[in-house]
Amino acid sequence: MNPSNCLVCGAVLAALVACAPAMAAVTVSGAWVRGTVEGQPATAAYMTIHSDSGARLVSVSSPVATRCSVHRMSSSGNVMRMRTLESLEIPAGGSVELREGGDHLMLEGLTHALKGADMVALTLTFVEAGGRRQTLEVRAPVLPLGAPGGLQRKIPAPPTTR
Ligand SMILES: [Cu+2]
Repeated sequence: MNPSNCLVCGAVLAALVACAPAMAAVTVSGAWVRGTVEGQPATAAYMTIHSDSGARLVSVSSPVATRCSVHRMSSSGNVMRMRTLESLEIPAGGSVELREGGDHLMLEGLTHALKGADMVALTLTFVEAGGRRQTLEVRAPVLPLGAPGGLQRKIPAPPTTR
């Protein structure tokens, strides 16, 4: 192979390596966690998860909770129920929105009360369509107990207290 071919190969290879993780990646946006009062054992985390190639969320963990799981909300009559999902399917090229009143990440066994300016670290593990595992570290701001959940989308920074 002549040197100029080698150079082209090298450049193509470098471009492929640079692109590969971005093409297959799962991305998370708009993550937030509902604040709690002292002694409250559990809360929920919300976010939008997007996958280009299709993926399943198979595990969640956080240093602030002893147990994290994916919950599905459903109503029968006037009664709202939550049940644990084994995994959460993200369709190829699509997004799944975790929101209040719908699917959410349940954080149980909280180590302390979560206040308005706190950030919560969440580790999300996905299995992509091809079987590859991907781990995402998400930092989610805590929204105070009474604050509307949708507010976070317009004001990304956690509210400051005087
Ligand atoms: Cu729940």
